[in-house]
Amino acid sequence: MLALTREISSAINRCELTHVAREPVDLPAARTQHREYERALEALGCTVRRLAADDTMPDSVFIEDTAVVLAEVAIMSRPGAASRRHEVDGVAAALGRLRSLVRIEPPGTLDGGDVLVVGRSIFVGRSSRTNAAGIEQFQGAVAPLGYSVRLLTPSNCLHLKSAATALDERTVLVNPRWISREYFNDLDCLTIDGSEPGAANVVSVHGRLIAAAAYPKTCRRLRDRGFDVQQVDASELSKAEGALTCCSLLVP
Ligand code: CIR
Repeated sequence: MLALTREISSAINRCELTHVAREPVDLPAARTQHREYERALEALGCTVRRLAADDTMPDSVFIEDTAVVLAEVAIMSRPGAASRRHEVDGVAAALGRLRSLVRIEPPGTLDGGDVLVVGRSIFVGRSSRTNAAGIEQFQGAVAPLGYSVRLLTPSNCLHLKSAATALDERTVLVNPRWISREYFNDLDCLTIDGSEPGAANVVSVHGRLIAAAAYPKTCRRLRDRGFDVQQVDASELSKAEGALTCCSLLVP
């Protein structure tokens, strides 16, 4: 599995924020944590390729938002935050060698963080970043490939994947306060510990997980259910409203 990551911009302190108050990000500490995250991906068998960034793209590290990579195609997003739109070209250049590309065009907007792929089902969150036109274009690209697309509306969080992520091809981890678990009735559904609202965002590489160290109770639940979980400290990037899946694009 290839994992594309992207350098943390030296302008990270000008990042977009939606639901959290601005607090300074310690750039050297954030870069150290980011390298640990990359090492955790390597420990799960990923080959990590880190793309460069510059100070015109404060949110570059959150590479997940720029694309949705499927086995057949990569859909290049059009991020809902205008400041993030030019992040897409560098990622398209890297993915264009690996997949055919489809682009979300204006007036559509779509952030990769709003797209949750679970096997052949794709859940798309309508959020402040992802609009109806973006969702329609996305559906038009993937439905002919045999994916079923379901529309969801998360609340109180930035992206759908702040509220729910996939643990494997039939199991999701959900914060039921931010997204109704009813949407996932066809799947196995685990819930986070209620005292850890950000804990639903975990990275899964073939069912082996990377979770944030800030959420020990949810990690215990996952281990009790038999999942192998590595914990990483993601506290600096959480000040930029980023979680774990946002920091990589997995390319099977
Ligand atoms: C933003 O607001 O766009 C960034 N500061 C955080 C993006 C996090 N991405 C994600 O959850 N997929």
